[in-house]
Amino acid sequence: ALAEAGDTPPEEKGTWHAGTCQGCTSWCAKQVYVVGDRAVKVRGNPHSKVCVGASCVRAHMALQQVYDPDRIKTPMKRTNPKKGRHEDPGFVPISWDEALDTLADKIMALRDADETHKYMLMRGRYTYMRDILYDRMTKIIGSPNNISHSAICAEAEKFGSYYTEGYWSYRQYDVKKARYVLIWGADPLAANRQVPFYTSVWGDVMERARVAVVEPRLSATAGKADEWLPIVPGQDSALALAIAHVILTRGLWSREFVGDFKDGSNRFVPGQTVDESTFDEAFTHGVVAWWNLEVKDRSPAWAAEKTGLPVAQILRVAEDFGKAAPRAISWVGGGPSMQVRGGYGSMACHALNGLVGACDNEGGTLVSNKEYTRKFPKPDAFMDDIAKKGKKHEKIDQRGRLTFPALKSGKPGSAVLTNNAADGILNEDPYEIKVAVGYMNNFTFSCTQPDRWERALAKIPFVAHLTTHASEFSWFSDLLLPNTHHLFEKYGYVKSIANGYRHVTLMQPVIKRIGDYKTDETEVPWLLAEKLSQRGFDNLLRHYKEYRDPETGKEPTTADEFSLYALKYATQSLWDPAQYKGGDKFNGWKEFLETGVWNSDPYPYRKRWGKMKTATEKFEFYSVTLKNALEKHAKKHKTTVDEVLSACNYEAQGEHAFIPHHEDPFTIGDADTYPFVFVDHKSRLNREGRSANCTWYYDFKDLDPGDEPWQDVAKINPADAKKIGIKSGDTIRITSPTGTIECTAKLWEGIRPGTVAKCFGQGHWAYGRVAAGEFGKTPRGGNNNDLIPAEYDRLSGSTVRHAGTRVKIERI
Ligand code: MGD
Ligand code: SF4
Repeated sequence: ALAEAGDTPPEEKGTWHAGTCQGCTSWCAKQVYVVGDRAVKVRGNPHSKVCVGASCVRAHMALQQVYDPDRIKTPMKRTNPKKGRHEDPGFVPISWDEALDTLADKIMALRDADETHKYMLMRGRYTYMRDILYDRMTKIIGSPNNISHSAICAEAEKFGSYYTEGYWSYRQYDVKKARYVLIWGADPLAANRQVPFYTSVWGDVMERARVAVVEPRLSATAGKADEWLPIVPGQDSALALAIAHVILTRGLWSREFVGDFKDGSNRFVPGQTVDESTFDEAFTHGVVAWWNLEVKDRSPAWAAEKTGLPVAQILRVAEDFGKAAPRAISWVGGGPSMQVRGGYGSMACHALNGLVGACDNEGGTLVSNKEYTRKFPKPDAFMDDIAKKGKKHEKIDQRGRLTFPALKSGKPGSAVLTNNAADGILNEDPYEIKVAVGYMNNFTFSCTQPDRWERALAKIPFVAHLTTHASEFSWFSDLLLPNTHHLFEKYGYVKSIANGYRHVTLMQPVIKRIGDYKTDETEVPWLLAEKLSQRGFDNLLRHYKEYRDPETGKEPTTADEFSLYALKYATQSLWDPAQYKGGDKFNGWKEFLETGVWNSDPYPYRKRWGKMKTATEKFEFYSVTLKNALEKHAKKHKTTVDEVLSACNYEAQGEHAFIPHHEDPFTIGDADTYPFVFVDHKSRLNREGRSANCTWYYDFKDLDPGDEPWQDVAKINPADAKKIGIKSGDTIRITSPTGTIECTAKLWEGIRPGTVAKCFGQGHWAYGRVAAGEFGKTPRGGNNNDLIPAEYDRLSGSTVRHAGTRVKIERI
């Protein structure tokens, strides 16, 4: 179908060029049709085995983004020294020379004062060229403070798979071979990774498999599913444990993966403890311990009370899921994970993949295929004494403190706490930040309780923003550096997985830049390195000169050469036949650039069975890996694991800390004052936070079930609306314990009574003339983040978006 769409180019004389879309973390291989100097159409790249040539609806809005008249076209500096929401920054255009001179002077002042740790780099969306700016530059300047946006994305999703099967990343799902797909708080037809692939095969999936969706709102995927389970927000672990209970008591677990009782008779009887020595476990660890500690008491009747779902539905879903083993997928999204106690929710939902043997198996849940890109040269030899000393300071996000275990990949204090950096800056704890650079991020909008970011940025003496638009973050900046658009204007690469493959897909400049744009991760750091070198600090430039062109051995001499050579350097093993390691084979750089995408070898099923990267090398229902990590963190703070968990708002004590278990949701606001639980969700049209100034976003907003074109609606169940006297179209005020927004009411049956759902994305007061009500003054609609308190799943460092707050609704 795609080939057909592409077969009718709008103009004879145009040409297709390979590129990559980063409208969301799917990172799809695309092709761009260019006529003259202009891009006029975008389609899926048929060479990708991950995207299978397909596209999603929001991909097309990239065209509106790149030619948006509100883009910043030249560097700008602030002329109003006062910073605040109601202070016009008074930006005036300047040259790149002046802009980079200013930034270089600020960095040199930190180096001269031996306080390079007061430099901070904030990263939003990125390509894999990121380390040039994010890692190498920050280290060589001498700061520990490279803060990514990962913890406001979906890190808690990774917690479940890491502490059961030793894999800290997003999974791919073998839907083409599955017989049951059970989806938790994810919407693959709209937002959850590899939308083009999943939408293109979903019709076949529905014919072969049953699909059940667990979510308080009727999502795009739920609307097409066999079962919709409109759960009470935050009770996912109760449902997952009841499903585990049914699977074990009815004998539906995978004998091949989990093992069996020595005498073959099933001793998993509700409420009864089992003797561990009677069970021979195969590729898993602790199934009987998990049963004894938790699962034996988690009956469907118990879960029905917690989840608000009928017993019959819980039983039906559990049995059908179990009977489909091992081709039964438990698909864990942000819904059950990005909650205060979401680390355990994520583990509980993911553990089902272990029980049915779907993990690493055909028709199940898979990890990443191997790929062969190369890391950039090491920075160590270019870090002088000032840099080494600066780098040793504690990070500004306070990760690793008692209340922030941030246990990425088993290491305490290793996960980023994006949103808490605002508090670190505001309280100068551990110290003040003096110079900050942000790129492709908008934390003053995208983080919960964003007013903290407004105050934090206003406090930093010098902020530079590398951006395409004057967003809410830009409003508090001193310098705006206009950036290239990823799909059409820059070199880079990203990696992604689906359909049993991994691809590495390239970005390349294919159109004429109509503004004075430069690329955030390559050209800007090179030009800045030149400025620093002119000031007597040439370490960064000398380091970047190591990124030689693999074809000619030439070192880069300009920003343009640097961005091209760095890309060729990182991807050499994919295109250089002399370095071939696997997957697609190319004759050289030119062919790779034209094709635009490299595909891995197909997925090697069951290779990880018995070799998982956990402490026991098995799939852990009793997580020795988590026990080790928590004990390490407790020891560092001279306390116990129990103390750590209560300081971090979890209920678990004793052995429960190490197993997937149930905890009631931790939701801010009392039910009398705030009767509704707030449900935040993503849009089919959100290019993360970057489509807000596209008119198509508003024209087609009703592609999101329940939403309305050109409106920002809160979806309320008609039964609830009747009680509070609200009709569709009413202007309403929604208030939580941390903020208030105004928007429009929409009565809709697709939302669980007692909850109110609103799509994330609107409520901008900057960004552009379409995005804002009145640019710099009033928002269009309301930003959900104003309502959601800045809370965390502290074990993973993730920001909380779900089951996080209660709200009240008033008509105005
Ligand atoms: P964006 O909001 O996408 O990124 O949050 P952030 O990482 O903060 O903003 C990117 C900003 O970069 C834009 O506002 C613009 O200023 C600039 N920009 C746009 N295009 C480009 C470009 O091509 N190059 C450069 N250099 N700059 C550009 C995203 C984050 O938001 C994510 S990933 C998720 S998953 C979360 N989703 C989410 C949600 O679902 N609900 C709620 N309530 N909050 C959320 N916040 C999170
Ligand atoms: Fe892929 Fe996301 Fe771009 Fe759609 S918006 S084409 S799913 S990267």
